[in-house]
Amino acid sequence: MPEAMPRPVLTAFDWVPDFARGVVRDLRVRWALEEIGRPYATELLSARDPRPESYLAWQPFDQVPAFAEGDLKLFETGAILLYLGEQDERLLPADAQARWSAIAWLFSALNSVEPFATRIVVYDLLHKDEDWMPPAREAALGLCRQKLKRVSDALGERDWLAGPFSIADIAMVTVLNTLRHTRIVAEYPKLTAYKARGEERPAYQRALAAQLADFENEPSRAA
Ligand SMILES: N[C@@H](CCC(=O)N[C@@H](CS)C(=O)NCC(=O)O)C(=O)O
Repeated sequence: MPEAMPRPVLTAFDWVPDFARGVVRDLRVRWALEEIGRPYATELLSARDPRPESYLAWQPFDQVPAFAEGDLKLFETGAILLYLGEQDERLLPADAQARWSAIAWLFSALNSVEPFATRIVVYDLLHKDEDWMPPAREAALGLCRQKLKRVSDALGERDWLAGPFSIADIAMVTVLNTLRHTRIVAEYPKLTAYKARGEERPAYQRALAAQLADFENEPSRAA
């Protein structure tokens, strides 16, 4: 990394309830930064109070994370991961096939798998007492299983989706982890092992510890 590169800043929450700890999406960006040994700063926002109106110019959906490096600002974890991948082959391989496979799998994680996992999460955590929920969840579960089976079959005996470890794995492992309150991923032994492989990486462990540490002080409650 060139000396002159500014320290990246990412937004995160200063507190979230237990069910969200370890799955807030800034974890993906922290993990990527840890993989390449890049120090960063966090700008902590309240999850419970309205974010400042001005934040929408940085993250138009009023969500975390948003990312800045010097004057460059961006949002969406997929875009942030790609941006970091462009800077370091440890995140995005140079070989054309591996590189484009990683990009394809990054999109798959966020576009073909995450929406189906998120439906289950939303039903379980936000609508668990609604009468309509059980049949809706059952239908969503079928679709989610289909997607996980496809990922498991495509992964096969490989350690990582695109060959070498990449941003695709950061996205996919963190998407799979959103289902941690269920036994759905456990139905797919290859995915279970894959997820464990990702989460055993020291960079993941450091990223997780940093996210959890940021919940301890909750400055937005201090005033
Ligand atoms: N597609 C976005 C999703 C970001 C997102 O859902 N962020 C959540 C935290 S994990 C959030 O800020 N939720 C608060 C809200 O939506 O008000 C990304 O990948 O960056």
